Amino acid sequence: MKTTRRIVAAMLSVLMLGAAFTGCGNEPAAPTTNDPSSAPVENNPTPDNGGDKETDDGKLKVGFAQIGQESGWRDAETASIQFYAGQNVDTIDFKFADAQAKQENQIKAIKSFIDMDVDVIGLAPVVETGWDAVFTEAKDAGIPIVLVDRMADVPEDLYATFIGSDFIEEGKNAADEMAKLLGNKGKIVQLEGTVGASAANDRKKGFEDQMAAEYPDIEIIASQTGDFTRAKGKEVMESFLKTYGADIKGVYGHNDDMVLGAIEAIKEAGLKPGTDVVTVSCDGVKGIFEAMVAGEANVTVECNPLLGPIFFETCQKLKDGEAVEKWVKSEEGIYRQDTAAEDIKTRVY
Ligand code: GZL
Repeated sequence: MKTTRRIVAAMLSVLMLGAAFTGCGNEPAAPTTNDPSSAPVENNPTPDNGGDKETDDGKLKVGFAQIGQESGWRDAETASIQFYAGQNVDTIDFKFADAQAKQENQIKAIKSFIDMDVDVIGLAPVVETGWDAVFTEAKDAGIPIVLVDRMADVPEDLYATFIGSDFIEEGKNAADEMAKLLGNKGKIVQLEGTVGASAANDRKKGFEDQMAAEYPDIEIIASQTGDFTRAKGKEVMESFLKTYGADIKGVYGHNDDMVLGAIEAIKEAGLKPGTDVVTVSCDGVKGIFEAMVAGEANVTVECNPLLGPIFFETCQKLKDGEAVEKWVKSEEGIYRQDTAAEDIKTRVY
């Protein structure tokens, strides 16, 4: 009875879910591009067995609620996760939901994964708040939650671990790099990430705290969200340039994609990106390396999106009842224009 009820509930919730559900099954195409379509997915909107774990085939059952496709970084992360699942279809039963950047879709997906009785739920929380209720449902169902690449503002007992970067450290490093480029003085603008996202909140905090503490002659004259997208980053930079023009000596973007948009705006305003207006951003995607090679960008603070292997290894540990660290921290570097022509040869996202 319980199994049937769960299958029906899972089917209903999947039908209601606005997000796209996919499962892995095809032979994997190696993720050589940021395009998630290169990843091995097939449309498999219903669970192949929504039954209890006791009746399942012993596979690791994982549901992942992804944010969407707002940036090249996000696409690289999706490709890494889907590629790993596609390489391990014999041992992993994987359900993927693309929430189209809406928290309510992520919440619906989590509820569906609970109804499917998965072993572990993975989530990249689009924003930090609003998760307590659905995380409590997962906890009550005995299903651990793994936070990937963004934090959620919940009590520690509501998630198993966070796999991701130290965004405050990234912001601090970005401030030090900006100061080096400016000779410790000048007016700059800031392109912020998605409002409420932990990556945006902490990259802002790390950057601004370091600026206030160490670089009093650098002034942030404007700061606005570009929602982590290239298009919005360009639009916001256009408005900054209309207001402040050549007074702007530097732009700090919470991700590379927004700065790539800003570079277009800087050129259209008749200024030289990388010299008239220096750039510092986070992620380390291929496009920013190309811009640095072209002399149009200056620094990127790497943020590793290739989290597929560590994500599934962590899920397996949780299924096997093994202890996991509360924060599985990504190791990452800082890349500058002067070595970009060499560095780009070994970049994989
Ligand atoms: C960082 C991640 C951020 C990236 C952006 O872990 O959450 O979201 O920096 C992406 O490119 O949109």
